[in-house]
Amino acid sequence: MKNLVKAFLALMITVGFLNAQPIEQNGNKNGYDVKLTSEKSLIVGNNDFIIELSKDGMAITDAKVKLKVFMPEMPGMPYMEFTDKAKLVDGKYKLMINFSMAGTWQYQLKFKTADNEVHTLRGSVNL
Ligand SMILES: [Cu+2]
Repeated sequence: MKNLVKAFLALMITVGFLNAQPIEQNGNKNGYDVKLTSEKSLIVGNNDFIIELSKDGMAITDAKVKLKVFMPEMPGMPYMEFTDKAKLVDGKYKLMINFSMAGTWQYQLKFKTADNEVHTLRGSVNL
């Protein structure tokens, strides 16, 4: 029985490893193209994200970008959220998100452009 449990755990770890890929999501809001990628596969804990903004093929590097992730309240589990503001590094926006548990997380990606307009893109990720 113990061996069976060990074999099952090994299988689960292998499947998890094979599924482990960085995420990439593309969206468009008000004419802005938004690309959200993770540096690695998503994990419970800290995750580095890269956000690229462009309009008509031109990179937008003067926006203020932030990402909020949240999970609704569920039985036995409170509402959870985490927000970070991006820093511009080599023309791309970088930020770190801490996921406190596995599951589906909704996100709101907000970016304020030079014209003071705030744009919000919504989506979700799984881990
Ligand atoms: Cu949860």
